[in-house]
Amino acid sequence: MELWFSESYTPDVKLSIRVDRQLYSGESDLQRIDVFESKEFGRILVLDGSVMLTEKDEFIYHEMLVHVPMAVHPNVNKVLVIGAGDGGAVRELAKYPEIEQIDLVENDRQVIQVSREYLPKVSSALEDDRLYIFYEDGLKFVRGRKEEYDLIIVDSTDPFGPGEGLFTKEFYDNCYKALKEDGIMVNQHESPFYETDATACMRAHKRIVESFPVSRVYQAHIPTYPSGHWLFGFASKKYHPIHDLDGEKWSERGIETKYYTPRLHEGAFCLPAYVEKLLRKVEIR
Ligand code: AG3
Repeated sequence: MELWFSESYTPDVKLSIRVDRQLYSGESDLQRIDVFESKEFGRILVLDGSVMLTEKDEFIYHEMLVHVPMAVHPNVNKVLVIGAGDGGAVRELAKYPEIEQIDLVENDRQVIQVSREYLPKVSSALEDDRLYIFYEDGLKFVRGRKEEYDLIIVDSTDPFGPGEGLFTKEFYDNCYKALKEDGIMVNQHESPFYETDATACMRAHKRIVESFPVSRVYQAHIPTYPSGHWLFGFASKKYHPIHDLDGEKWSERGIETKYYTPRLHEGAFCLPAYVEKLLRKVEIR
């Protein structure tokens, strides 16, 4: 018997992965949560039918989300991570000794429980002493916070369903306020390829451009996300993602990575012409 997991990207396109077995399936108050075991990608975490991560390629996403801002900001002490109950972003942040506090805001307690139990390679740092977990809605959490964080990482689901609030103008404005005067916000920015995703991507970029003085987009190749071509947003009050990159300082730390390098960092901000065009359309204020 063959068992396949499929995620539909459009009514005419889907990605299918053959799985050995289903390790977990449950319904929280917010969403359906599934974990599969597969030969090619290892364990796979799926929320409401969308792949959140696989053990084989999650390093690309989590390294790009964390090391890009960390190689730019000269001194990150306090970080806010929104979403990301799987712990992947926290695992990368935990590699920096200068980080004193990480606040993780996850609206679904069950995602954290499931990740702890079934995804130990991803969730290991959820036990870090510097980590404080808040089971709250990210949108509400940032309301009223003022100049508290050096870095905010928005590791949301897609902008449909429980993650929707994390793509609003109100949310980005509040993230701006919650950041210190030289703070950086990085967010998962969807894919530019299929039409629905591209529209979400443009909408998010427009709102971020309106909220932050510096707003650039960078890319990575993530095989198990729609189209495999994924974008991230880099928004900041002061630092430029390339002019303020200190690649030498970053390399001297000796942090081990499988995808990120300071050279790749620079290249990641060079986008394909059609993506530049999409973004430019909404950049005109
Ligand atoms: N964050 C969400 C990525 C979106 C993937 N979308 C999709 N498969 N349709 C991933 C969380 C990992 N920490």
